[in-house]
Amino acid sequence: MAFELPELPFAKDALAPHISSTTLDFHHGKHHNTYVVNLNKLIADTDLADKSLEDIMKATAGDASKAGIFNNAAQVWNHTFFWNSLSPKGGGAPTGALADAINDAFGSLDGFKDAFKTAGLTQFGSGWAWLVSRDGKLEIAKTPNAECPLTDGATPIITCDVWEHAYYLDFQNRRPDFLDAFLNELINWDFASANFSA
Ligand code: MN3
Repeated sequence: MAFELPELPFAKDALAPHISSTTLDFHHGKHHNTYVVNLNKLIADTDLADKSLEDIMKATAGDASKAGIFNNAAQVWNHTFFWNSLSPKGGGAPTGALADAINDAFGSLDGFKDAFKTAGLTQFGSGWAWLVSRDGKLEIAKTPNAECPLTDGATPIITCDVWEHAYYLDFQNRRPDFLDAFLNELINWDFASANFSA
């Protein structure tokens, strides 16, 4: 059973002008799809072929001889999680238990935004900024390349892709402006709340 590229959870032009349909043509249609195609080739006829994406990631994380499989599997997972972290009706403020936990961990919503933005800006080169839950407490994380907090025992709550391919067509080199658009206009707090309660 091969993995398939998931549909975007919004219309391709729904995030403009922050993320254009041209960016999504490449980022979803080319980059994400390539990870799916490569993963299927790499696991075909192996004992990983019938495993879930999460199990493949956990089985290959940290194993240099399986880096190709891990990188493609994690990038499939990370991108699907990223699309769900975005919403045309995003931005605003979290509510309920997640809002309380953010205030506890970061002092305020602005405190969270500052910490998340710093993580995204200080991830040198390609990678990801995350809000995660570990032992019931919220933390900010950043990971290089394909790495995912899931294989480090944390529960991902929300993520932003800070690879240049995520923003270069819309923001050129202005990663800070892309992170501001993510945090203020696109972040899907309903998805974050669902992950936090799960
Ligand atoms: Mn990407």
